[in-house]
Amino acid sequence: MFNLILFGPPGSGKGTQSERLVEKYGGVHLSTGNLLRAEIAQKTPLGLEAKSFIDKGQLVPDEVVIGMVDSYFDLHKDARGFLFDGFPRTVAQAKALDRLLELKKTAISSVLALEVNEEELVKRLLNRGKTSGRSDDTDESVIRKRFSVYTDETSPVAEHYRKARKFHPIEGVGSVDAIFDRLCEAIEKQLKKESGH
Ligand code: B4P
Repeated sequence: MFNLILFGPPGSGKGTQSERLVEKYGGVHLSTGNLLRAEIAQKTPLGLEAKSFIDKGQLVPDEVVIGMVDSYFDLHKDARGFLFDGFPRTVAQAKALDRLLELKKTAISSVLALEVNEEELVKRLLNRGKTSGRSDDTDESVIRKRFSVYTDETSPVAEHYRKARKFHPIEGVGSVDAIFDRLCEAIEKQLKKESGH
């Protein structure tokens, strides 16, 4: 079972690249951002709670996100592997993910971290905001808030996986195709390592 995490700040291209990676390598794409937006669209109690945090550029509470991921696992019991996109975003989420995967007798193979500078990220998100209708992409102060939350709460997750020797930085600036090639190269390397070649 090959489980991959695509890591990086808001707007670094996790969603963009995840779709291509799942198309090429298979596995189940688990984007907590997409799951939360689906709950919001359906106006579920979980969605209504999540919206109040997302609109302000804050993270949705850990217990809500972890419960949602746990239910998603139950729906995909036969998955051959997962591509985690936008999850884990806190150290508590990373530890919960370790435990959930352990129950499935598996683990994270690799964490690929897209590195993009803040000015480029703001540009991309404001640009997406023009067409996406996403409340968290239209206001620059909310976008800046998301970056400060990333620095304070999400970047320590990198250390969690660095200690486990699973963390691999990837240059995230350039064309979507060029970045996809870099990610594929890192994945091929890991697959070779896991198959013992
Ligand atoms: P997410 O949905 O995960 O969104 P994201 O971080 O904004 O975007 P991503 O990195 O996927 O960027 P994308 O490919 O779309 O989270 C949204 C919110 O949900 C969070 O702020 C939080 O409140 C909540 N949430 C989600 N998960 C959570 C969790 N685990 N715990 C708590 N809260 C959680 O790319 C962005 C733009 O750049 C697109 O317009 C794209 O076209 C463009 N782009 C992509 N690659 C490019 C490239 N190479 N060059 C130029 N533009 C590019």
